Amino acid sequence: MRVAEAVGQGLARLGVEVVFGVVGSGNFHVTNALIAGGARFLAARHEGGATVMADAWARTAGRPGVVSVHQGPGLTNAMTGIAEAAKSRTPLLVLAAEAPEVRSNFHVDVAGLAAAVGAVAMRLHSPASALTDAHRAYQTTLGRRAVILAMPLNVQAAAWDGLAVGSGGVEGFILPGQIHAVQAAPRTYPPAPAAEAVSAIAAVLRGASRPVFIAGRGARGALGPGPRASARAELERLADACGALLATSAVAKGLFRGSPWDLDVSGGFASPLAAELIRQADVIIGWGCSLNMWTTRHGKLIGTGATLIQVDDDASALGAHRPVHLGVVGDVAETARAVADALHEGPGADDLGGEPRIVRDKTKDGGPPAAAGTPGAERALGAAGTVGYRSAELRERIAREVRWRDVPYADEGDRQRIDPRTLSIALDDLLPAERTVAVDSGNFMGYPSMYLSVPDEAGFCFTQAFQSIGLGLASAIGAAVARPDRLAVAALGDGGALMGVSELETIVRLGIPMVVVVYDDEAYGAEVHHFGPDGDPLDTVRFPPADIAAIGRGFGFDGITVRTAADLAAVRGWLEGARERPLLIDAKVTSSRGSWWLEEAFRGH
Ligand SMILES: Cc1ncc(C[n+]2csc(CCOP(=O)(O)OP(=O)(O)O)c2C)c(N)n1
Ligand SMILES: [Mg+2]
Repeated sequence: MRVAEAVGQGLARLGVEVVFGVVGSGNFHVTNALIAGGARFLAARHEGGATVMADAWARTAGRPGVVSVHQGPGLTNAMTGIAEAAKSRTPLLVLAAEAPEVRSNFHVDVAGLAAAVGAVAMRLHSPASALTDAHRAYQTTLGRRAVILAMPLNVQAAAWDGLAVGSGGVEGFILPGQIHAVQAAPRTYPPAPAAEAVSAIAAVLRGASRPVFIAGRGARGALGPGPRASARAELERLADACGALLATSAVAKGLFRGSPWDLDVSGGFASPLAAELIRQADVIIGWGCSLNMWTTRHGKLIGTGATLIQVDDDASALGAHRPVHLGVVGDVAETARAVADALHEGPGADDLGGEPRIVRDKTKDGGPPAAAGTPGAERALGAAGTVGYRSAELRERIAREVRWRDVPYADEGDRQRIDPRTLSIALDDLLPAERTVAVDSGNFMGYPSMYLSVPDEAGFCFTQAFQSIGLGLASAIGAAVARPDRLAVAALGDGGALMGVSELETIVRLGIPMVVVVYDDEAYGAEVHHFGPDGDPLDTVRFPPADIAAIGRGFGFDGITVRTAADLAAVRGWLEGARERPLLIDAKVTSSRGSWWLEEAFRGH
C-alpha cells in the first residue's frame, strides 16, 4: 500500500463522510482511497467551488468539511474558499497535493499561502508519520480552523509499511487491519464560564428592563463528531426568565424562528421595528457573536448607555470589534444555562457583594453601565404581564411589523422588470417552508436575506465572511448535500452567477433539485450604485443583457425568465411537477436605487 492510500483510508475511518474536490494526478490516489474507505466523493468543476461546497457542507452539517485538490493551481484556485472558511471559523480540511521540488512548475509555497489567508498549514512529513500527521490535521479543524494539509508527492508515493511511528499516540492508526477501530478523539469541550462571570451576567439581567440577546455563529451548534445542537433552548430559557428579545447575526439567521420574541437579524438586514427595539435595549448580550460592524450597523444599533456583554468560547473574540462592559469566556449554551439557573435561584451570596465585574472600556459612553443591576434588587416589573422587554402590546407589534415583507413599499416594477422585493415576497410564498437559502454577495443580497424566511439556522448559508462574489452557487450545493431533505435555493446576482457558472453542471450531474434565482440587473450593481451618484463613468461595471435562463437550459436546467409577478406561475409549475431538472430563474430586476445595507458595506472600505 502507498502512503496516499493509507492516508485516504485512514481519514475515511476517522469519520470523513463527504469529500468535495477536483481530481488531478496528485490527489488521485488519496481521493480514491477515501472513496474505498466509505466516503462519498462529489466532483466540482472548479476548486473554488469545491472548497466552498465543503465549507457550506460543514456549516450545515455541523461537522468538518473536506476538500481534495491537485498540487499548485488546484490549491491556488481553492484559496478564496479557504479564506472564506478561515475568516468564518469553519472547520475545513484541505487535502492539497504538493510538488516539493521548488523547480517544479507546480510548486507553490503552501505555508505562505495558508498564512496569507489565516489558515493552518500542516504536512505529511514522512511516510512513517503520514497517518499521524493526517490525524492531527483533522483534529486541528475541530478547533474551527481551516487546515491545508500539504501532501508531498514523494511522501504519497512511498510504500507504507503499516507502521505509523510518529508521535501523537494515535492508537488504532497503526496497522491497516486496525484502522476500522479508529475514532476521532473526543471533542474538547469549550470552557465552562467562571462562577463569578455567571453571577455578573445574572446581576446585570436582574436590573435590566429592555434586554436583547444577539446570537451569532457560536450559538449555532457544536462542531465535531456526533449530532449538533444549537444553544436555542438554553438561550430561550434565559430570555424567558429575564424578558429578553431575541435577534441573531446574519450567519445565525433562523435560530429563533417561531418565537414570538424573534426580531430576526440584527444589523444592516434588520427591519425598522427590529432596529428600533435593539437601539432601545438597555442590555445587549452577544452570544457567540462578535458584535461587528455588520451586526451593529457600525455601533448605531447600540443605544447610548446600553450595557454590552459578550460571551464567547474564544477569549480573543471578546471586545475584538467593539469594547464591551463584560466579557465572559464560556460556551454559549453552558453559560446561558448557568445564568438562567442563577436567575431562577434568585440573587446568590456572591451577587450581594457588589457591582458586577466590568471588564474593558469602563468609560464607554462616559460612565458606568446604566443597567449594572442593583445587587439583590428584584426584577423591575412593569404593567401586568410585562417581564423585562416583553409585553402583550410588543408581542402583537412584533407579530405585525417585524418581518420585512410586512413593511410597506412602493413597487417600482413595470412590464419589463420586477421589483426585487416583490420577487422575493412571491418566492417566499411559493417555495416550501423546508428550504435552505444560500446567498451570494452584491447589491441584491439583502432581498433574499431579508424577505425569504428559513426554517432554522441550518436553513441559511451565508458564506460572506470574505465578501467574495461568486460563492453563492457552490454554497447552495454544499448545503444541499448536507440537507437533501430541504429544497436548496441559491440566490445570486448576475455577476456572482456568471462567476461561479461552472458549478451549474455539478448541480445537474448530481441531480440536485435546486432553485437558482438570479437577481439580474445586468450590472455589478454594488459598484453602479456606489459610484453612480458621483457621476463616474460606469462602463466597466455594466453589461449587455445576458439570457441566463438559456445558459441554464444549456447546462440542463429548466430555465425561465421573470419580468413580472405573473411570470412566476412557471415557478409554481416547477414546484408542483416532478422537479426532474433543477430550476434557474433569471429575474430581470429593477435597480433604480442602491440598497441601504450596501451603503453600510461600503462604509467599511
Ligand atoms: C471576487 C470578487 N470580485 C469583485 C468583488 C467586488 N464586487 C462586490 S459586489 C460586486 C458586484 C456583484 O454583481 P452581481 O453579482 O450582479 O450583484 P449586484 O451587485 O449587481 O446585485 C463586485 C464586482 C468582490 N466582492 N468579490
Ligand atoms: Mg448584478
